[in-house]
Amino acid sequence: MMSMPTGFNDEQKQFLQGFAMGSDVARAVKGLPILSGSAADTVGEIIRLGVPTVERTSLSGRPDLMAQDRAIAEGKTLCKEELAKRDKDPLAMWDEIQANAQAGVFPKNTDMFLYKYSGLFHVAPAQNSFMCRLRFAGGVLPSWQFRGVADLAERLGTGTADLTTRANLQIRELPASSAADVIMTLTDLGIINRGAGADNIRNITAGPTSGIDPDELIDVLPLARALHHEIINRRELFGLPRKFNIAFDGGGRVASLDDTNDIGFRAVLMREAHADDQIPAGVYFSVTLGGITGHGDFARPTGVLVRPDECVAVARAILQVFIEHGDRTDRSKARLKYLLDSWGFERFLEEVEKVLGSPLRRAALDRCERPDVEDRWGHVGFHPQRQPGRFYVGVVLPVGRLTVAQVRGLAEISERFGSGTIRLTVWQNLLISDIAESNIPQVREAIEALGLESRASSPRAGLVACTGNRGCKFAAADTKGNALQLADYLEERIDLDSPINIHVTGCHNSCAQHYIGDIGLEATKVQVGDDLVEGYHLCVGGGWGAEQGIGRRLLDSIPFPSIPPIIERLLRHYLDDRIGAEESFAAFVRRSDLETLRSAATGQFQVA
Ligand code: SRM
Ligand code: SF4
Repeated sequence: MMSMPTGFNDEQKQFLQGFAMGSDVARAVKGLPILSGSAADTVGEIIRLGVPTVERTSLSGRPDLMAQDRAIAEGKTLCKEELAKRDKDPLAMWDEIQANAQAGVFPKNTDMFLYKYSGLFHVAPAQNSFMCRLRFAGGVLPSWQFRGVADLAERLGTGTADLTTRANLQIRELPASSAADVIMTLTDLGIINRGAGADNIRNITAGPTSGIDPDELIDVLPLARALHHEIINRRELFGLPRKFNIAFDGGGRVASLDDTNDIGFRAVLMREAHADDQIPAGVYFSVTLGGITGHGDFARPTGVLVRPDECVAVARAILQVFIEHGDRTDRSKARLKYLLDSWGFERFLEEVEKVLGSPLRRAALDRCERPDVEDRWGHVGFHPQRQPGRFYVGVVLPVGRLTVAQVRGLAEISERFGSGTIRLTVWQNLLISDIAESNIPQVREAIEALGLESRASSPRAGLVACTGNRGCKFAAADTKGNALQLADYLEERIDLDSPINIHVTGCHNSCAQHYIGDIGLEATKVQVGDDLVEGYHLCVGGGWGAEQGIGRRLLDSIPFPSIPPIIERLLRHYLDDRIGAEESFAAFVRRSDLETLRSAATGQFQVA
């Protein structure tokens, strides 16, 4: 056993002992010789270099490995994903990716997980092919990248591109032989999708009207961009124990759903300074933490305010604490929420302050203003921008799927009539900005010529659906197909004068965030006679932002054919009984008791 060097406090000595033991245990597990001596040398090296806080410094530059060492030293068993990452650096697989592509083979076992660091998901058995997930800071991309994605999808995939619930794009049905080609082509296009899947910080999202919004407090796109590059350029930020979501909301008209993220940066305005704490007036971000609606939690306010120029450093410090202390043994408890639940916010924030080396700025949130300007249809249809005479249009993309012809058509519209900027939204649609008012009729016509629309009142405009069983092995139903059938059914029968969001998700993972929809559908298999058919649990009254709330379960295990008439009845009940047009669907169902809603919804209900 190593001899303990001097100059360390008890906690540090204990850690160093654990560090050496942990390395030994790891080596023993892999059948390698025990090397306590070398660990002692490492510690000696740390002392010689005068590194101040050993726990926060890894000579290998891999704090994730140190966190694993510590878990092992504490007698814990790493989960299989942690062992896979320990065994092979997921960011150093280029040789393997090329060789496998040349041989036309897909990755096997835990390599399937490691490939997701390169954005490549082998989605068998749903499809024996790769899905490739991209990433775009704040969901914004130039039209030439959009075209490039279409070319790639056409050359190697199925000729479609999907918009995701993180303002992102995915292309699918890519053969095993295409893996290296896909990565090279994306890199040529300037699209760096490293860390798009697995235990990484996912696409950084931002309000899609940032920079063009007439009401926003601050344009957050530069911050999303800065954080995006911070992440893809720092090896240690690929060392998380689990996936992680970060969103910026600048206080504009279209939500970024910041309150569903692990970290939400939510712009607020402090109008005047208070003498007692010397916090100057200005725009700050209220930091919220631990959102994960699939587990029933929104991000909660911490009482911390950061200046715009502090966001990146604070995000890094939060991530560092999570990397060091997140759970590496149990995947179901490895998200940030569970560290916060176990420590409480105060202890977590103290650790963040230690990393930062200075206290965080705290202030009661009621001293800050947050003008409520959200427009629930703001991501659909034509809207004036902050720039005089300019408009943006939100195009409805039914369940987010586009053909390459539509992608090229939209790219062309953005170049001919706008600034060549495409803004993807978390609502699985996109905005084209900077259109002159006089060109609105032509743009509307061009969108319709592509078989798309920009009409806000359509139920289609409020649909969000995850990949579903055509592409995802977890899905209990064809979510996208069912959502489209639902839209066809409703559009023939009902006119909506206020926005209704229907979120259709294929399993409990909640990728389409069914708990925050006005109406949320979660797929399940339903027994009908001798058959297991596609069906859904239905919840109502979810919301975000000012209307934040987790939807309440209204009905269980309904076969899909019965879902459209149930939703039609629910919507009619709302239109008939609401207190005026200004009462939202969420407000209406929240003040209604579930029994009344259930009988309204199932009035004519018969199992199909
Ligand atoms: Fe998701 C796993 C699709 C947003 C929660 N998600 C998956 C996988 C990768 C299934 C798998 O592990 O093989 C799905 C790939 C299907 C495919 O082939 O297309 C998948 N998730 C999606 C997308 C494409 C849904 C969509 O149609 O838009 C979204 C991609 C976003 C992106 O571009 O990065 C997507 N997933 C989300 C969201 C929403 C968000 O992140 O803002 C969530 C809920 C929020 C959250 O967890 O905080 C989400 N996905 C999950 C989970 C559950 C995570 C958890 O801790 O509970 C899984 C399973 C897992 O990670 O183990 C998962
Ligand atoms: Fe797949 Fe489930 Fe996510 Fe839908 S919610 S994409 S079924 S993991």
